[in-house]
Amino acid sequence: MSRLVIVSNRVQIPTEKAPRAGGLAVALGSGLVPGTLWFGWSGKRGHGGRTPTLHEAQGVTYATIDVTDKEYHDYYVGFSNGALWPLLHYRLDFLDYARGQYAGYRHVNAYFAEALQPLLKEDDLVWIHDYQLFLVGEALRAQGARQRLGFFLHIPFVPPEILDAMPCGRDLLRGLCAYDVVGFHTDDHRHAFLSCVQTFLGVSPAEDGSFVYEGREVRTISDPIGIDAEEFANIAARSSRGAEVRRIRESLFSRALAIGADRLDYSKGLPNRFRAFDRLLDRFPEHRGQVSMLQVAARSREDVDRYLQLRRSLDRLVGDINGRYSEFDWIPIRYMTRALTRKSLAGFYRVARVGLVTPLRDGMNLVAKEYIAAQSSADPGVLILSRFAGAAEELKEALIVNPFDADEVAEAINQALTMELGERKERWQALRERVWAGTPQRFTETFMAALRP
Ligand code: GDG
Repeated sequence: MSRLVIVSNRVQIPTEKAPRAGGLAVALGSGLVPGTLWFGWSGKRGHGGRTPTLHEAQGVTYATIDVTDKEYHDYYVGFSNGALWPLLHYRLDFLDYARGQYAGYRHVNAYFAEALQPLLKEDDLVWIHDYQLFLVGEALRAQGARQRLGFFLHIPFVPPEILDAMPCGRDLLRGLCAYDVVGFHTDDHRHAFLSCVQTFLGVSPAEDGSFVYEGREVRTISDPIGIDAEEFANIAARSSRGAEVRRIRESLFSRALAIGADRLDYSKGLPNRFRAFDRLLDRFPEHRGQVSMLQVAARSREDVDRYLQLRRSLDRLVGDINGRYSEFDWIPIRYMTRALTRKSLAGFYRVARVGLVTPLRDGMNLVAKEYIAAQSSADPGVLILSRFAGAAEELKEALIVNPFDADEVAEAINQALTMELGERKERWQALRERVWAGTPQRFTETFMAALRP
């Protein structure tokens, strides 16, 4: 059987002290079979490590390389997170493109390919992940690689009118055509990509989403990522008997809790969410003093200016709302910019009557699935989900909202807070089935089935 080779920007080697954390690592990690090679950046910056350092853990080989400070600033901070991330989340107003940084991105993608090439065997299946590495496939082909190469995008893809704003948009599209299979979370993202190759590269995709570009066949698939729901449900159930959940319950004095957990990122729609909560308290005063919102917003990418600016404006916004509504024994928004442990987070989801997942755009959004997995069957909470999260394509029984409409989100929170147990159970049962079906193993197996010759 062919060996699977995973390539991702960051590689986290699992140790007992530091178990895997983060969407991609958790999802891919639980689908790993012994014999797999996982290649990528060590997370270290320096001049060493130009040839891969190898580690073995649980039968999986991890190969990591370092990047220099300049490379990090050009390809990661600059082009990936300052230009590609806003572009692919429809934020042209935040698009910060610099030719030099794009050159750095091309250079690091080629460096990944050069360092990986000597480790490859002839019949490997190579699976490259996410927007930091669009061009690794093209660079491998340029070095003569003949293996099957697949690519999966964890964030949205955009229609031609948006991609057109990116000066190197056509270049990136041509790069993606070096893969045999290109995968997306949803049909929406896949269709946007097909529409771009049609508009900018003049190809005509077949009914099944495959097309031929410069003599090579490219297949496209939708393959929604999932979570290990059973494991997460167990963590939540255990956590709900622990000290931290007891503390949060005591602090609520039987009031309802609404929860949000996101990286502190402008794509997650946090200002809109806070304004919607403000609107709830304004339009439905019966909830004042009766519900608190807990927003966990783990700080992220702080070497990109936009993220610092967002943090400052959220500090002000939360202060403003809390200042207006707080009583001496109740505050509307509990806001923390530190990460919780996975165990506490799972337990808090279970306590929360409402899960607020309202990104302005999101590839999938695993928090939506985790919130459903964490609920108790006897008294499940209600998920409020943005129609612009990839997860909305599957989780149709959530209260689906447009996050740009504060009134609509406020009405959904009111609906969730007043929903009868019968309806809550019905919605949750339907969502539970969908979340339990989408395991990480299914995600990996679906992609591999498409990639195998
Ligand atoms: C990208 C795409 C796509 C959050 N706060 C804490 C914490 N988290 C965990 C959540 C969840 C993960 O981080 C976030 O995953 P998401 O999917 O919501 O979002 P991104 O990080 O933007 O991931 C996204 C994903 O890739 C996978 O393809 O779904 O659309 O943007 O697991 O639980 N974990 C802990 N403490 C926190 O405070 N421990």
